[in-house]
Amino acid sequence: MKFDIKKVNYEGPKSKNPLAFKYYDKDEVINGKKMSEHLKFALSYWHTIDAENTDMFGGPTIDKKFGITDPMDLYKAKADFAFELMEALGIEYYCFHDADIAPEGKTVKESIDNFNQMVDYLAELQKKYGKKLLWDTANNFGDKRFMVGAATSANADVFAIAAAKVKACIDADIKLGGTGYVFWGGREGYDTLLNTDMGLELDNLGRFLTMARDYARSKGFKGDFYIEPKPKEPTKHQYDFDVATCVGFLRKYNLTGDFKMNVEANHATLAMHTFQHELRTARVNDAFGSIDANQGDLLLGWDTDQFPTNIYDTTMCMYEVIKAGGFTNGGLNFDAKTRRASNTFEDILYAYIAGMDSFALGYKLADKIIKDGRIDEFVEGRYASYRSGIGKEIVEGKTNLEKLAEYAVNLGDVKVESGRQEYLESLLNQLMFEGV
Ligand code: XLS
Ligand code: NI
Ligand code: NI
Repeated sequence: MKFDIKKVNYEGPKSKNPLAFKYYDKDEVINGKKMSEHLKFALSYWHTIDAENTDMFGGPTIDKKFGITDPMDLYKAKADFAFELMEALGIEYYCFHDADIAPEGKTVKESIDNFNQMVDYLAELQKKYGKKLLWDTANNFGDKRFMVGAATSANADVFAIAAAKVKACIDADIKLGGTGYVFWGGREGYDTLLNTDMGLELDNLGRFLTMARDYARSKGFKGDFYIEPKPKEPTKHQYDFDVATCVGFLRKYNLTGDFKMNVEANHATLAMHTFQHELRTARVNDAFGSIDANQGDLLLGWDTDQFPTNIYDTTMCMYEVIKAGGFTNGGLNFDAKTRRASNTFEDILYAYIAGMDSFALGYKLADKIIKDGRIDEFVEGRYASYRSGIGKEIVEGKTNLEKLAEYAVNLGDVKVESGRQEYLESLLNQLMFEGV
């Protein structure tokens, strides 16, 4: 099926064309790499191709069925639409759940058969358009079977069904050349401890991830596995609460190295952290992997999955990404949807343009902040006492509590330097808005 979506081009910051990029020029080379390589944008199938702006109080406000009723034909048309859209926007990657790309069958087997047929179709489209799979994942939360979890379900048959779906997704990932596999523990958590064996559930989750890793590696998968932390919603408490919790979990079950983090901006704020905090925590634990690019509304307490437009956030995000050495297997997946009242196909284009331009600006500003060097120098200077004398001994492990106590008793008044927060915040503004 042909959709004839008009190509969105880069026209520069002065352009008044709403359907043009103002900041994202995919071929612009900065630091020896194209912007498209720095940012590695991905389209999220579930929000962009399937979701129809429903909410808890009302049905669709946009129709993405294109008048097609046969289920397989419908999903093929959706795939055609996805690739034409990526082409129009100049997006190279996409991400999906098994349930996003193919119709559900009456049995597990029928669903997996439908899924495999569609994977073959996607492989053809990838070749035709030169697009790549960033990651895929199993939707092990939507069906009623998963009402109390998948790998952490109280029912072992559900654990097995979840495994079958993950296996099919790993096979698809390998077939499609994906470089990542995501685990978002939709219902891996609890609503009340009164009915929950937390120890068994966590051990089972560890067992499940270990089996998935071992299977994928045995089939030659070289990409990264990602855990996508989220503190709550749909369950009251999710085991993958935030990056720090996940890192602790991975260490306990010996999964570090293979598993990294897929950090989502809106999940960070739900966990009462900034997006940058989650990225920094991943980075300092060698667990930075990929990003679900969106933003929440701080006045609403759920995962609103809005397209990211907050430039402070995209800037500090890209600052962390650059400091982590850039993306390797990961990228920026727009796990974001248009608002319910944005009910036209054109709104999808506006949404991606807004998100992509915001990250292009974020990259450029982060690069500028790093090259300017004043913020990094300030931080370095702040810890100077750890580079000589007693501080150096602490860092190098050459002292102990007794020696420190001997040293400390002879100290007089110790002057602690100002943290200079307001100066740094105004320096950040100056770097961001210079020339206005
Ligand atoms: C939900 C999650 C989900 C994952 C993939 O909140 O963000 O969309 O990214 O399962
Ligand atoms: Ni997500
Ligand atoms: Ni989310």
